[in-house]
Amino acid sequence: MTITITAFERSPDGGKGLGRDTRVRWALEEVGQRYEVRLVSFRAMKEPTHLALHPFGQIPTYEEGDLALFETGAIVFHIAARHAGLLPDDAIARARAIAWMFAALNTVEPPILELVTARLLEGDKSWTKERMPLVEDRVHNRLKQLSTRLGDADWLDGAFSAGDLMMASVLLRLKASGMLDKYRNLTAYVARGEARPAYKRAFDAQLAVCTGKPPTG
Ligand code: GTB
Repeated sequence: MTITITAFERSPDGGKGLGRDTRVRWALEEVGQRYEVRLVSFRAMKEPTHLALHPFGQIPTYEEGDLALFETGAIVFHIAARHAGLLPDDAIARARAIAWMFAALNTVEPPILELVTARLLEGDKSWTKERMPLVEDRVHNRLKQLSTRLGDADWLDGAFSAGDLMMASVLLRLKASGMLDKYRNLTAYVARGEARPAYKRAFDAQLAVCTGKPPTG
């Protein structure tokens, strides 16, 4: 059955792979599933056809036969549950890998999003200078905790899983800020994620949307 996802027609990041469609592309590449992409403009995202797929008028969405999904976490979980390669077979190890997916989205990403909002949307407010150290501290607090847990391991809990895919994707949002540099094991962790052939294919595919040139790999 054909899988179709949606992505930005014109990504505001200019192809840095920060749009959440990259997470879905990465998951599909890890499990070896082909997919098609429907590009949507900001205007089309808020129109009834797209709102029927995504109640909040965002990307990514996922369509496969009768199934239409929104929310990156739900989409990646669906892919991981349906195909081998992203979740362990053992039920207990599987539950732990799923916990890392939730931790990435519910515990680590929120302070990072707060930082992105504070920098991009609130940078001109009179209170920003005073607030920023608090926002940055919250991010560092989570990074410190995550760094301690990861230690010298390659991945968060045994073999690479959907939990790592989601955590590395979340951390990638911090790459340009330099905030990860303090945590050598997290920097190496993200680099290991980026070095995976499946990530590279996903990254190249989203970049090709911006450059108009087909991926080379
Ligand atoms: N909780 C949802 C999910 O995980 O799927 C959040 C989806 C979401 O935030 N989608 C964004 C969107 O559609 C794109 S990915 N935004 C348009 C809108 O809300 O109208 C988030 C994103 C956007 C831009 C950058 N960037 O430019 O760097 C990075 C990430």
